[in-house]
Amino acid sequence: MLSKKLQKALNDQMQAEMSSAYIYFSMSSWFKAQNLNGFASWMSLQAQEEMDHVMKIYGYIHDRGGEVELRALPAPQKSWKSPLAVFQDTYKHEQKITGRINDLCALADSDNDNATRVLLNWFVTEQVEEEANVLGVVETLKMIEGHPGGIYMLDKEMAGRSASPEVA
Ligand code: OFO
Repeated sequence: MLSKKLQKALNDQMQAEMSSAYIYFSMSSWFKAQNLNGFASWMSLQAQEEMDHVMKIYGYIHDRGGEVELRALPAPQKSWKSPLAVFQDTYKHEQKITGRINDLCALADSDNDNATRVLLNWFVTEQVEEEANVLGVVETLKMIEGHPGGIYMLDKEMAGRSASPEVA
């Protein structure tokens, strides 16, 4: 059985993951409005992955006989000044999520809840990959800043992202 404290923290995390999906859908929408369809598609897949993260926690809370509590979501930002600003925000956001996962790990350890720790280990690994992917895009965007041709080329490349097996 999950402790009440851990159950609340996992429900909070579900809200954070759903909120991430909302933010990334909003970013995807902004890219679409700029006619950057490759970036839009990349962000939409990112949003879908976040919903997959929600479902992992949702299933887990049920499996442990806990209670799922769905919370309201804040409305996400709607516009950015450039593709670089979008990815810088994404990177900051993912670092915040990593911090939350680390706090959850500490809580699971203090509860001696190994099953939750195993679930969270998946998220720890996932965060390393997410931060690295996003930082890679930030660095590329910094290199091509002010060069519309470079943005055009990168947009084509971003279109090549395919859904992760869990999303596909
Ligand atoms: Fe992008 O992070 Fe979920 O976990």
